[in-house]
Amino acid sequence: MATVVLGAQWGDEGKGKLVDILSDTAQLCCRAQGGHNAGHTIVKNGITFDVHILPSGVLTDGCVNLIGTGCVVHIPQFFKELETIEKHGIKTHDRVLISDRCHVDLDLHTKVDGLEEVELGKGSIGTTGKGIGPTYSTKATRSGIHIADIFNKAEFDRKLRHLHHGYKKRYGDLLQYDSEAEITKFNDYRERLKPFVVDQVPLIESAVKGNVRMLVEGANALMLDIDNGTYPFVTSSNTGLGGVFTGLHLNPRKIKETIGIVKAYTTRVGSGPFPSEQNNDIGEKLQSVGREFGVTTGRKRRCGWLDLVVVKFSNSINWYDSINLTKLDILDDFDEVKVATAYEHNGQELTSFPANLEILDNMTVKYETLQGWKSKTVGLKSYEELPENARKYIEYIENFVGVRVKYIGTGPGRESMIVR
Ligand code: 2SA
Ligand code: GDP
Ligand code: MG
Repeated sequence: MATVVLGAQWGDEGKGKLVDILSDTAQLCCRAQGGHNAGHTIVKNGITFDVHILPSGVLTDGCVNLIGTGCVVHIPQFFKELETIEKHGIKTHDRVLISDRCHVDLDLHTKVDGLEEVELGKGSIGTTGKGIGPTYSTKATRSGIHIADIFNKAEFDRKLRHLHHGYKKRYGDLLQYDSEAEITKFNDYRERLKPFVVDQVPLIESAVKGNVRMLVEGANALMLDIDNGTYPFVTSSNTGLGGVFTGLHLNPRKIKETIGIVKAYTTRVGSGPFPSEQNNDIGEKLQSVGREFGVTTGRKRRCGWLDLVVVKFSNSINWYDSINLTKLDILDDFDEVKVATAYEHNGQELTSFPANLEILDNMTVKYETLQGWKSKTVGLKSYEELPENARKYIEYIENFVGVRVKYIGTGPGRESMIVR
């Protein structure tokens, strides 16, 4: 049976923390999509770990971790993360696997990511610059490189040179990249990588048939989904429930629970629509109290009130069985807290989150104001201990979205979690 953890907003809701907690009872923890653009923070025994391409179950002894077929993998980053974790005395031997069908995110893709952003100028996406878009692009145009290709040197070298040749035609001297240097690096990775690489199909099939306790860790979040997010200001994978099936081919009847991670306010990093953004003191306060900086790039995150239109929209696509409301403690010192409850355009209320960017730019956001609780919730562990107004806030969210808030985060550490 599988538990699926998915981001319900624009990412950085705190997926890593819940995945780490749940990995205590999981045998297999999988990533299904994305690459090292993700930044998942885990605070364990007072130590802060950031993982990007490794699943967050990697910190838990006895939990095997799989980078699934739908992911794109930057090999140097993979080894770097393994090294960092092992330096902390955590043994990863035989606990980390990569599907041989993943696509390889090359240094070449990283360079092209930067050039594409420059080309877009003012309309740039604000990517993490990790080569994610170009790697998924070459996958879709059928010129990409599989992990399996790495083990056929002649084929790997040919494909990499071919890709370079194509990009060179497009970008000319703007592309400063040495394909032979990257080929040389892979001569070293080829042997080192072998023990990690698996055929995922029989692995998942036997895990499903054997009722292995599986945990799936979504990366990025629904509003960054290539199909359902604020396109083109999205990442290049399916970050919602759909991506779990293409990236991991689970049996859909074996999903025990899908948990939506919802931050108690909203953040977004990178460009694109953000209806409840607060470009004012409120936004600055959320940013500084919440320490909202990108885990991968260090960029300041944009901040605003909780947008329940967004959460409801993401629930319509991901079908959450429960919600983990995170970072409730960051709202402890607000006199009042607002939640966006509707959008209006040309005097009419919209029924859902609109696809049209022009509508998004020109609509009005309607808010409900709730009383703040003005007392510390940091580290609280039971629902009854929460101040009444904090409970009212949670119950308002539950009623609005129609999904039970089962977990409530009251601090970054894994122990700061209320389970109802
Ligand atoms: P990309 O690099 O092609 O995936 O960028 C496309 C958009 O997706 C956004 N994106 C993210 N948004 C939130 N968090 C992410 N991970 C890092 C973190 C981000 C960071 O945990 O903080 O460090 O800046 C993430 N990854 C991709 C990205 O901002 C673009 O809007
Ligand atoms: P992810 O990408 O969804 O895993 O989230 P990130 O790690 O990018 O960002 C979430 C940040 O919030 C991290 O710094 C976490 O340590 C922190 N965090 C998670 N849950 C809580 C919480 O309940 N309270 C507080 N104060 N911090 C939290
Ligand atoms: Mg993150």
